[in-house]
Amino acid sequence: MAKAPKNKTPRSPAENLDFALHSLQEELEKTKRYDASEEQLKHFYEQMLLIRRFEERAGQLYGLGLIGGFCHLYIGQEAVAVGLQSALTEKLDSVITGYRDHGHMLAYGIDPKVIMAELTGREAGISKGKGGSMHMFSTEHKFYGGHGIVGAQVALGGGLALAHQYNDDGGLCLAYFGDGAANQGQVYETFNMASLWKLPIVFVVENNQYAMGTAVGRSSAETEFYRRGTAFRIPGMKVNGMDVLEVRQAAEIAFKHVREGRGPVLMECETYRYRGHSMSDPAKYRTREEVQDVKEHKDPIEGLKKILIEQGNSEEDLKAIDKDIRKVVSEAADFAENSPEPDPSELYTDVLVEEY
Ligand SMILES: Cc1ncc(C[n+]2csc(CCOP(=O)(O)OP(=O)(O)O)c2C)c(N)n1
Ligand SMILES: [Mg+2]
Repeated sequence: MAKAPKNKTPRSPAENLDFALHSLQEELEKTKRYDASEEQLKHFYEQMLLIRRFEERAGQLYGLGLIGGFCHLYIGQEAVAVGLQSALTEKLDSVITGYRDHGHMLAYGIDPKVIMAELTGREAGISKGKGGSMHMFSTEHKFYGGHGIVGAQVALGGGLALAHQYNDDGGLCLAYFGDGAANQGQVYETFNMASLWKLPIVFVVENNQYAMGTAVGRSSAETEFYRRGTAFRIPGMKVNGMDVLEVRQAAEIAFKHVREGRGPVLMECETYRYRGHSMSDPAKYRTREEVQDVKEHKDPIEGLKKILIEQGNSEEDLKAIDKDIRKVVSEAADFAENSPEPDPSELYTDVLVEEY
């Protein structure tokens, strides 16, 4: 792997490209995993468990007909959003993602009640019940959606990063997209401009191994997604997205690079989606054994549980956390079920900007 040159000899174009590709990856490999305090470890555990239990409940509510339309669950991918978003500066940095967005909102500390109310199409929902699963939004938290058009959030994220740079507010944009979305043309148009203008943006590919039903190897000529920024001189990082501490460590390195004004970073988080693409997908394109193997050997929550136990926490302590979280999720579901639906007049609000 290429090293940054020690002397001042100018790099050849090939060395330049190699350097652009590998400098941050090397740093990730050289430094230790993120050294979290016990309190932080527990917080990561709670957040990941909250996402898991919330999503399980959302799946049940969908089955009962209480959630309509599309619904994409984040089960299996929890460590990505929790690790990355824990390193953001709250209310300064912005986040944008695709339709698999509930977990990102929860990782951002947004109230589970308003997320569940949105899923069930209620007035109290974060988008007043009009957005549903795919279109959640909170300008207060600088969370810019929730987008159903695959890859569109990447270009919008470029715009958010440009706003950070233009306003000189010191913030950065975290733009998530999937391995399938990584083949969209607008992603590369955004890479070009983001690199040219040194925009403060971290592009994160959540490589969960499948798009709507197609395995990455069947749809992508280059499956090492972290290399896809090379042509634009964007350094890439390949991260174990099932390990919240490695994700957090990678976030520290990437965010520092971006905040220093050195332009974008492309981070690939290798992860896995336990459920089908959406609720209507029985996921027949993969074997049960494959899913079981990931659950048994790579699960992000079980992995962190092991660390917490090694540090002296008992099974009972961790069960108590789970119990509290189940209660939070039940309260969110009750709140959602008992909230009124929006008034039909809501159909005409937030459609046009009427006043600037
Ligand atoms: C522009 C566009 N093309 C196609 C679709 C249909 N579609 C929805 S999700 C999806 C697959 C995306 O897969 P990936 O980016 O890997 O994300 P994941 O669902 O795995 O999180 C497709 C093709 C769409 N919503 N928008
Ligand atoms: Mg995918």
